[in-house]
Amino acid sequence: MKKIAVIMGSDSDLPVVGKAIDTVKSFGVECEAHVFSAHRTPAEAKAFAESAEENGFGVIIAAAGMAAHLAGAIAASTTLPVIGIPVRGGMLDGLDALLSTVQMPPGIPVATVGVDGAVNAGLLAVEILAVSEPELKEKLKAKRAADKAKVLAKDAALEEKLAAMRG
Ligand code: RP5
Repeated sequence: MKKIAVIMGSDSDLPVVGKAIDTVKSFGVECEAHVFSAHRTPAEAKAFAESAEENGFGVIIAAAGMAAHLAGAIAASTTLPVIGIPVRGGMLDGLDALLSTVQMPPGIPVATVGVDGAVNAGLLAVEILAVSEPELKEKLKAKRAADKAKVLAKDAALEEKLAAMRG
């Protein structure tokens, strides 16, 4: 099975990005994480992206804050799908990262999740691999069924609580 790469612009992004890594690993998918910056280590970021496909990766997740050009820069050097995570922080509290990541000009797409949306980035990466991995597809369906059961249980508990309040 192909691997998923998780690239972050700084180790200060790890508290957010760790949730993407955990999500990917919870599906039994191999995940490799690196710190590469589009402006501090542009050559390393480019080299990773250029060799990612031949190194066995199927999707790249790229997370950065502030003027976040990492996901776009990675996407420019590969045709693998790239998922961007805008990371909260700085004076604009993530709005700058959101716009920098999501507003890619036509030609180089970045599938952008919400600010700090690391869990969804992990899930989307697994969903992309699951297109050609039936076993992963089943795991995704099982997770959704478990999530649904949790919400229904909460609904039933709320109903009981309200009934008790009504006496
Ligand atoms: C971005 O600048 C990083 O992705 C991080 O979110 C932000 C701050 O980086 P540090 O100053 O904490 O290294 O490049």
